[in-house]
Amino acid sequence: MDAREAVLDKYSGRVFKNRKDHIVELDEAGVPKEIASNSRSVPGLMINRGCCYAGCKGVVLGPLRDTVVITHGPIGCGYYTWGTRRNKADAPDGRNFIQYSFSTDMQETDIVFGGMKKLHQAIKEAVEIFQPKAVMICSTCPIGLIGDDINAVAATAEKEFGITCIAYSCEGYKGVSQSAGHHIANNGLMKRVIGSAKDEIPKEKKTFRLNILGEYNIGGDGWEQERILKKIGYEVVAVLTGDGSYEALTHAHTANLNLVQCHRSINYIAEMMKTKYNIDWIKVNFIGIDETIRTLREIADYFDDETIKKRTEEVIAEELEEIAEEREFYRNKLTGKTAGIFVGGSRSHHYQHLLMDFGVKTVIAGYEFAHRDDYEGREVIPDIKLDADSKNIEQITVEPDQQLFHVALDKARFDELRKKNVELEYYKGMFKDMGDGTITIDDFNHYETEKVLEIFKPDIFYSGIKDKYMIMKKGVPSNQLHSYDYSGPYACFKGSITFARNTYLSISTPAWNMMTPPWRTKSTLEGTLGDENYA
Ligand code: CFM
Repeated sequence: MDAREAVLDKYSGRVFKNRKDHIVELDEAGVPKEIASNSRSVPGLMINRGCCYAGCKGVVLGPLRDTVVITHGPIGCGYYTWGTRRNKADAPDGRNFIQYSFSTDMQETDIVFGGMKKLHQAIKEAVEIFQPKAVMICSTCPIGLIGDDINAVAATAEKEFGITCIAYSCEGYKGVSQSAGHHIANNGLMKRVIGSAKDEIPKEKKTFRLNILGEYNIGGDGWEQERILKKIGYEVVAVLTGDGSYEALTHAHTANLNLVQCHRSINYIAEMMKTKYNIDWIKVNFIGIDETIRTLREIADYFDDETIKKRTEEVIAEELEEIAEEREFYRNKLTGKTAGIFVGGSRSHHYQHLLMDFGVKTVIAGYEFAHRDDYEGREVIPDIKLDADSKNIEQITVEPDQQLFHVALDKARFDELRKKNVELEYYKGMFKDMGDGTITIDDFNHYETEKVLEIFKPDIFYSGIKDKYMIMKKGVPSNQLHSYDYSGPYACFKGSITFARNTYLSISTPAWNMMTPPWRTKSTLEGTLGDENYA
């Protein structure tokens, strides 16, 4: 029985039929394989996904520091998305509201009689107390069910208070995961925020203005990227949306190039900005030493400017020099180890490179909610069949804005860069970097995690809070790649050392493996059923 068969073996016929296409063995890198993804999870399986509201409010809109994001719904949704994602933010203009949780705290009577008045009152209070740059409203499940017209409330509030107020119908039940919420948030930002300052496109030929898309500043990753880019001589116009601001987004159309870090959560905006403003986008990866070097060289190559190219090499050399000793130390300690990685929709690919920098091979990888293109590459997008859950999410079309259109990159130059494998308007996906008997599982569940731990016996398994302790109880160290276990940044050069240190500490502390849990030696639960005793 191969690994895939062993994982599927115990499933009932119905579950087997569903799960078999979500598990793929990759023997040779580059051999095309298809994987089922972005579809409904099997009810009853313990999975790690979040909901549509989590993707819209928690992931994309939440990190905007100068914006009040109001959760319209019962308090639980607001509470459980309060501060659990470590998207750090500063307060350069005195506005940083991300440590607050704003909610309309819907009660039973509001559900019966409607919550629109309460929402209006919440916006009023937020504007008066905090004077934010904008207000965003995110709907939770009950709001969609009772039919509160949040768009009408937003429109009235906008007029009354003279502030941008945008409503997002991102009820948790929409779509199959947080991925639906990313799409809804992307649409709203594109329609109402990005480019709304309408400032002219700088005419001078050589400007090096970048947006970083799909970087959420978890543990300070975005700050590390900005530090390096600014040191080289780039201007960072806007970051979407880590330590991001509404204000900066209104000027985002003035950038010359969009860098896409997390393809899954933001490729919609990258594509729409290309259509509307003719801004090229390039898939980058600031996770991993070699990947950061590749990324920096490709950006320099895109602009094709001698000063920028020279500065890029100088900065790379300086940064490498600073980490040389520790890099060597951790490489010696970690070479030959193996890892599993299971995160949301992009990190499971990015971190394989960082692990490789230290000689650690990834033998199991999976995404919670990625789409086929994140696994197989964007070339499969035309073949992806939209099911009813995806059709439920609005697809907006944008038109070219002739006034704010950027000068196109010369076609020959575009082709030349693509030939050099620069991922211009392209993402190759995770599969092409795997192979060799490794396994990929879409929408992992806890049973499958236990199975792959038994089969592959990795030295470490990176995942999140929902399964971390289940993994540790199997005796395998587990570090979180969503929140970084309160550590970070992990991006770029210095970040890679912090990551390697944490990995080394975890692998060298196999405490859970040294314990015999009480349930192995004696029964810990006792009860009666009818007249019978159970122990
Ligand atoms: Fe993109 Fe993210 Fe991720 Fe994601 Fe997320 Fe996250 Fe993630 Mo947690 S936007 S897809 S919805 S890189 S919150 S910062 S770590 S699951 S792999």
